[in-house]
Amino acid sequence: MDLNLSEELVLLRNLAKGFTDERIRPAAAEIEREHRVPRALIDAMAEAGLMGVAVPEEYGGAGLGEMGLCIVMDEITRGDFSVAVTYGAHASIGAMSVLVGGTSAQLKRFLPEMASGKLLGAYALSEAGAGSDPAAMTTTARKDGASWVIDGEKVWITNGDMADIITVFTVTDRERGARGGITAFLVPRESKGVTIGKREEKMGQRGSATVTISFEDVRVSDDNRLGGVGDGFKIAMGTLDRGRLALGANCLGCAREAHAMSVDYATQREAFGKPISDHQAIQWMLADNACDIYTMESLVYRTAWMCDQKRAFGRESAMTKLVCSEALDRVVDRAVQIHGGMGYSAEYKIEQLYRDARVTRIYEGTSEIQRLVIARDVIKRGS
Ligand code: COS
Repeated sequence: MDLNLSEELVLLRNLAKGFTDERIRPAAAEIEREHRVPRALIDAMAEAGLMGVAVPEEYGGAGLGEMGLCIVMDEITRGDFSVAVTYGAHASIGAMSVLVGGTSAQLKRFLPEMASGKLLGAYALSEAGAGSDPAAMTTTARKDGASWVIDGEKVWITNGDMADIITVFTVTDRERGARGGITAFLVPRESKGVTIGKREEKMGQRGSATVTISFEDVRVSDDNRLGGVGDGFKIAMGTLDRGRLALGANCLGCAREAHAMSVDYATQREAFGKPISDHQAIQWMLADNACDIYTMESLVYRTAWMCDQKRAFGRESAMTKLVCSEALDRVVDRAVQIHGGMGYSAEYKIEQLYRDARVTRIYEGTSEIQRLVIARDVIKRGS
């Protein structure tokens, strides 16, 4: 593995960092206050050329793979987690579901518009009774002539009320379940019969839109069926392998931000006649944060490299998501501790980072599901 970033990836990191400093940071307080990421900010990311980072060049993207996507996620999460999650629902699991499962006609039809940001994507797998066990979903699709008719309800859909095109997973053969019974469709949000519910009020990442979507007799053409009939579960899981990795990069960016704020605070705040960074109790927390961040960084970029090398990376992606989300929780917890009373005040951003971090151990597969994925692979393929 070559640890040097290519010239293109260095330029990409600078671009994402510049965008974060100039556009995301100044907007972050309002995003948190209003519980809304403005579409104009997403459009600005598109103008900056960030929406199709991992889309291959032949389909209009930058062709910088998961390494590129993780670099962008790492940088923009430092500015605001909600913006990064909004971006990720499109650039990671939305567009990547098309890349993972699309036919060659679909890659040509959808990816260029997704890479340019003209079509904003979203990914609809979870249901009220099917979170950790998506094969238990009840949303159905039935063939009717040359089209399909979708009925059911999806929950916790990031970008659900902003997206132009939503990857929806449905049951087409109840008996076969996860093995050939689930089929994915690319459903335009404006389709007749699609109803968007209200936004969830959440503990953290409050700016990102999380909604319920109902489908009532929603008719989509067979051309919008993603991949083959019955391929849906594998497409869902293959996409989540990438999503979990990118989420590790989100955790890394958030941890870096919390750590940088902690170092600044600890070197300025004085107690017992000297900066608190001169006290060993604080030094140990800073050291532990630095170790956690180094671990996260190593896992994220090694796993991204494996994905881009087209090696199997499902176990490694689950390990990255598990370790990074749990490490982030430790980092933000220490960051609050270092900030003392100020860390508990809503006037300091550290309080928001503490809340933003918590869901990373839950969404895109809980820590318990990641352990299950890792253990099954260890048993099947060896340690
Ligand atoms: N890539 C491609 N195919 C995969 C896969 C992957 N990462 N993981 C599983 N599959 C395939 C299996 O190979 C199997 O097919 P074959 O029998 O033909 O080999 C099929 O899918 C069923 O796999 P499995 O038996 O492992 O399915 P389970 O129902 O036991 O589910 C877990 C496995 C629990 C890992 C899965 O349901 C999961 O990830 N749950 C969490 C979902 C989640 O993250 N939700 C969050 C919301 S999405 S934002």
